[in-house]
Amino acid sequence: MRLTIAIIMMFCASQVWAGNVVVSNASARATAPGQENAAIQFTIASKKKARLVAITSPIASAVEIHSMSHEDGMMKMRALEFLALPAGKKVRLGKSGNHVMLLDIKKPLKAGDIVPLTISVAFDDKSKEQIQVNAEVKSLTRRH
Ligand SMILES: [Cu+2]
Repeated sequence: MRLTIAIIMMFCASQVWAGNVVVSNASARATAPGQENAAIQFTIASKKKARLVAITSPIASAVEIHSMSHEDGMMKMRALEFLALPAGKKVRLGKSGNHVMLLDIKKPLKAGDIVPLTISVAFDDKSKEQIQVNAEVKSLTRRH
């Protein structure tokens, strides 16, 4: 079993190549006072078929991958154990559909803050790769 851990010194927050997996456009939303959870957005693509198995951040107690669906007119969120990454395809994690949430954040996120994330991906041959990403916090009102 091979464990590949790629630690990348970050000089560009928007895109990181680390072996087989690329993460781009990582951003977070600024939070309102008292808000305990924050949404994270990014695009991830793996050269090989893989699974996104874990995300951690030092600023949150937990980071979960959620799926969102409409059931009986209600919006339901469910935590996923993993997210399938098809070979060579970009998978967007955003506000709708599958998304990532920081749970129990230690302090409010302000525009311009950086949220460090460690994204763990497992391949079919059981090898793993970890990608370090800095998500930039965007203001609540600005859209792009
Ligand atoms: Cu959610």
